[in-house]
Order: sequence, then structure tokens, then C-alpha cells
Amino acid sequence: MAVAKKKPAASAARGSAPQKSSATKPVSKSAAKPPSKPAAAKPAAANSGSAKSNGVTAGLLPALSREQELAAYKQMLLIRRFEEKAGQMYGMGLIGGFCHLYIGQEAVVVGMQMALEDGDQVITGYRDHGHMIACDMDPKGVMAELTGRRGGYSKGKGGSMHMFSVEKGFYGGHGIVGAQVSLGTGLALANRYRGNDRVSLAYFGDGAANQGQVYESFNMAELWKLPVIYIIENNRYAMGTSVTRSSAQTDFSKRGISFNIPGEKVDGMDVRAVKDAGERAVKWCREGNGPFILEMMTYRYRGHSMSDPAKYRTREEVEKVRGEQDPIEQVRLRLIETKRATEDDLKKIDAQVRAVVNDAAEFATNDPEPDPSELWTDVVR
Ligand SMILES: Cc1ncc(C[n+]2csc(CCOP(=O)(O)OP(=O)(O)O)c2C)c(N)n1
Repeated sequence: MAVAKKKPAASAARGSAPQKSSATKPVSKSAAKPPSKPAAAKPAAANSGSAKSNGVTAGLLPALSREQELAAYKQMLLIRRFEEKAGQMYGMGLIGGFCHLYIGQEAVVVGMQMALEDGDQVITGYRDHGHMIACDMDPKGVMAELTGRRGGYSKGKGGSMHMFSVEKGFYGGHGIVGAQVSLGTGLALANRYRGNDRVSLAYFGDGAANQGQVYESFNMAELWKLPVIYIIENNRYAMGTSVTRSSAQTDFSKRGISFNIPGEKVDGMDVRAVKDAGERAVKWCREGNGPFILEMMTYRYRGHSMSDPAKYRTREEVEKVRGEQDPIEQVRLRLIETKRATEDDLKKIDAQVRAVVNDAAEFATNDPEPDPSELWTDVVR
């Protein structure tokens, strides 16, 4: 079900005809890096264009192949339908505790995953179901964890924010805001020690970007040239607080400047822009140049968590983003308009995705709860 990860030697998107679209807006690297550095993340000539409503500039992007677009469509749709189902099951009382949905932000994880190779690592905060599915973790195991069942990734004892799969390169799921940034930096330190050429991705939000440990991590990562990409998912709100109320510097792509870490602002609603920027950042890290920051301009359609009355924004604001920038709809329209897929092709994918999600929900409803003796396992006594 996963989108194909980039193979070391070739990317089907590289060298393809560029398409007019939104693109990344690089922060001046010449100011941030010493002149001896290789120019891996040099601004693309195509990036000079008009400003979009989400703060990035319109420019040219490498096209995705039909297969890549279809795979991205399917994967984003799987995340969306999974999250919608989780929301319904929460409403029915089948899921308890915290539950933070990723609806609206799907292009970020799916595009980044397309830029990775096997063995690369992902770590994130509590809004993590999409990251797990993008890492090809089994939707049944994720949903069963949400319902607290035996077949869940943490045997039903962790819940929404606490899942893990070393096999799939997913290192959690963390409820402490910003903690994953230090941990992701640690993953990169381990990779540097092992000399294994792996890159780790540490995802965090605009709110987490104001945590002190983020900057301690930035300092060490650049000092030791650690292969870590810091992905700031700027969905404009930290719980109910908008970035303009909480942040002195709202351009998060610049947050690495005082540490000499380059950064780019990316249209996180366009899977092509994410993949394109992700590939540049991965290359930068893999070549031993140290960390890279990607600020993804994105948006969450649902509340912060299931209990959010969302009084801090208007319904019109949500509907405007959904109507104009929806990441899944963008791919759908592109496939139809370029006649690379028919409505029937896409309906088939929709049906496949619904079947996977329904199976996951059924499993998560019928799988038994953990035995009470499990209370004494997997804990330090
Ligand atoms: C150290 C710490 N402080 C506060 C909280 C409470 N808290 C949970 S989520 C959150 C907001 C974080 O927002 P952001 O980083 O923008 O991520 P988003 O929810 O938008 O994905 C806060 C303050 C926490 N879990 N941990």
C-alpha cells in the first residue's frame, strides 16, 4: 500500500518535464552556510514566481509520473479515510483518551516518504496516525491500538500517541511536545556513529518549534553534521493558539539561521512540492552536509484533538483552504485533467481504500482486549 520510496540511483521524477505549480521558497543559504559547502539545496531557477495564499511562491516543479501520482493519491486517501473512521469510532465510544487527527496534512508525510530510501527513519509527535500509515505500518495494527486491543502495535496499552515499529522505520508517536526533536537528533547521531548513510526525519509542529530543546538539538546537529531533516508542519495553530499570537518569528524556515542550518518553506498541500523539497533535503543530509529544515505550509481541517471546540478560527477559513488547496483533490484533478486516469480508475482506488479501512475497523472492534496480566509486562518495575 505504501508509495514507492526513492531508489538510491534513480528518481522517476527527476528530469521529467516541469509543471507550473506552487514550489518551495528557499531561505538564503549563502547567508546561512560557509562558502565551502556544496550547493546541494541551491534555489531552483523556477522558484521565482507569484506569492500563493499559503506563503510560498508559485513556480515550476518536476512532474510526477502517472504511477507516482496514483500511488500518492491512494496513500493520501488511505490516511484521510482512516482518520475519518477513527473520528467516527471515537464518537461511538470505541476509542478513548487522546486522539489527534491528521486530516488536511496528508501531502506532507506522503511526499516526504517518496523522497526516502529503505532504512531511513521517521519520528513525530502525537498527531501520528498518518505518519505510521505512510511508513507502511498495518492500518489494522494502528486502529486496534486506538481501540486498546491485543493486536495493536503496543498490544493495546499505548493508544493513539504511543506506537512504534522499528521494522518500518517509525520511532513514535510522542506526547511530550518537542521531545521527538531531540530523539530524532539522537537517531541521526546513532546513524553518524554507525556510518550507515541513513537519514532521520523529525516532524514537529509550529507550536513545538518554540520549545527550548529544539534549539539545543539544532546546535548539536549542525555542530556534528548529523543527517537529520527537521520538518516543521506549520498548520497555523498550536492547539487553539495561532502562530501570529505565539511566535516572534513566524517564518519557521528561518529558525536555523543562527545555527547555520539551511531551510526551505514548502507548499505542504502539494505532494509534488513536498517530494521535490524532500529529495533536496535528503541529498543534503546523505552527502554529509548536516541537518536541514523544511517548513511545510499546511492546515488541519479538524480540531486539535477530538475535544476541540475550534473557537479560534472561522468555518469559512477551514472551508476556503479545503476548497482551494486540498492535497487529495489537487492530485485527483490533475489526473483527470491530464487524462492520465478516469473517474472509474479513481473510484476503484476509493473502493480499495475503503475496504482496507473497513477491515481495520472491524479487526479493531472484534479483537480482544489485552489480558489483565499484561498490566505487568513492558513496564519497568
Ligand atoms: C511539553 C509539553 N507542553 C505542553 C503540552 C500540551 N500540548 C499538547 S499539543 C500542544 C500544541 C502543540 O502544537 P503544534 O506543535 O503546533 O502541533 P499540532 O498540534 O499543530 O500538530 C500542546 C501545547 C505537551 N503535551 N507537552
